[in-house]
Amino acid sequence: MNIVLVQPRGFSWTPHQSVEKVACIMPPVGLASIAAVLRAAGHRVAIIDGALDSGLTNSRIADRILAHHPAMVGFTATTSGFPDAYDLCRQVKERSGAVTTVFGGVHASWGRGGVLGSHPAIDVVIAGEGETVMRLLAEGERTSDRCFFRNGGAIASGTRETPLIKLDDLPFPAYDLLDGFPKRYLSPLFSYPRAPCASVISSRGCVYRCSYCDRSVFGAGFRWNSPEYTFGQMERLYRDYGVRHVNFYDDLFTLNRLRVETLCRRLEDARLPLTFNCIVRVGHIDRELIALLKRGRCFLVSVGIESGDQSFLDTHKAGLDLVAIRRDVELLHKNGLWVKGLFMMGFPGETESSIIQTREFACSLPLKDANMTAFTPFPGAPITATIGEYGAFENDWAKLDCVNFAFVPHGIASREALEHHRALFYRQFYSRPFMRRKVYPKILFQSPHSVWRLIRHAPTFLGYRKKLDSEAEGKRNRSCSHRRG
Ligand code: B12
Repeated sequence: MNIVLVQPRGFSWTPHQSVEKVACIMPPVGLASIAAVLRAAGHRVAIIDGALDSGLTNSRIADRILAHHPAMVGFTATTSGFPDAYDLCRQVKERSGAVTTVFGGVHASWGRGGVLGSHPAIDVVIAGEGETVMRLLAEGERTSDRCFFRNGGAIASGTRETPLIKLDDLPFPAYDLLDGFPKRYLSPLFSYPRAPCASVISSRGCVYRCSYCDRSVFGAGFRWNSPEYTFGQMERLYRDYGVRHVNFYDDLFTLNRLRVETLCRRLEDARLPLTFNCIVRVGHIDRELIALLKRGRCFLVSVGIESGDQSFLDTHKAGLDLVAIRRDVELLHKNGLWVKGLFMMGFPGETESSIIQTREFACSLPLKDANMTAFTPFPGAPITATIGEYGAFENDWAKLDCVNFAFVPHGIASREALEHHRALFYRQFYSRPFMRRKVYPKILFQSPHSVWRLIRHAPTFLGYRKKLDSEAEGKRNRSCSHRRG
């Protein structure tokens, strides 16, 4: 059977769109994994990644999809990408009614059969991990209890529980089906020493329960690839594609310590000219493990810090405390790893003073980089059911992209106030003495490819900088005019 798997353009209504497209485009590893399984079962599979061609209209992308004469088209989508993915699906279905349209990914995993009721152009929804159920569907089987479809006027699902996959049984993701991989994909600036880069997911699931996290796909269990499997995948990425840097996007990369130790030893012994980044959780790191990560050529670790206000951590990310965060970040830094802090703004209960506390906390840590995202109540996140009690929530799926402040807590005057504070956060973070002394002088030598990208896309980055500056100034101007008034 001819099957096309599609990632939508990632269309975002925010004005940050242009910078996103030169700052970060990552391969859709989930689709590549499903493609590898379908191909191994004898199907002809193509992947169309709209994120690479976000300037195209959906009509043109539909042309591309239909040029493969598919019998089945599978769409992946996050919540913010869902409306655009559905628009594309509708166009495909209108032009070729015989195509079976299937939705999977995080938003469909949350909505399950309910998605079909309000979206007539979708024929099938597959919830959770997609490899086995999609293969069964391509073989004409709809027996899985994670497969939802229409039956006459009703919405039905299979009844058989589909066992979760042993991750080492999966073939390596079909990176070769991604157009222009790896060169057309772009890791975040200054987060890698050498290009090209690739993403690898070496575990699934998360044992923690943060209020804002959408775990609709893999749930609370934790499964992982063996170090041998992961090493094999990295070696293949280097030998077959010339990849020089790997981003591990596992939620809890270091949860299984033995696995990470073995992988790092293997990488050290093999001496591949390959570096990697990973995400670590505070409390799952120590001096010995850091030494191993370094020997395995780890370049940068990201740490979920979220807030500088302990009460928000207690409520939204239980088990994390500010003292432990400082201890782990300093330990990582002292032992020679770049550390990136991941923060969030706009928590229920947030006030200007808690925002300032977070900014000051971030600026006091030896972080090389930071990401400040908008607190976003996704449909599949625990906090969403009661979010209305804490502030104003604009529940428009397209806007739930962690850039837009869809939720404005009671203690904050407006969305613009949050934008202003985000811009101030970035301005102060990147102009602190630590950056000038320890980071900027090294960047040219440590990330030459990023410097080249920065120069090449200078007008776009400068435009974005200007936007942030005007947001940072915005509030000051407004308060001046109040004073004048
Ligand atoms: C890596 C990553 C990214 C990368 C790459 C994304 C990409 N192109 O795949 C980057 C940094 C670009 C990114 C961007 C964003 N991300 Co992101 N990202 C992730 C992360 C950490 C891993 C994704 C992954 O590869 N997982 C591993 C693969 C194997 O799993 P998978 O993709 O879910 O696919 C499996 C199933 O979902 C299913 N499936 C998926 N698609 C399909 C399609 C069909 C037809 C079928 C049958 C099955 C199926 O089968 C797959 C294999 O089992 C997840 C968190 C997580 N742990 O999953 C967040 C996550 C997906 N991201 C999230 C968000 C919010 C975003 C952004 C909006 C944030 C932002 N402003 O940057 C954007 C939106 C991008 C977009 N295209 O819409 C949220 C989504 C929540 C939601 N409800 O929308 C998540 C869940 C994080 C979280 N817990 O909150 N992201």
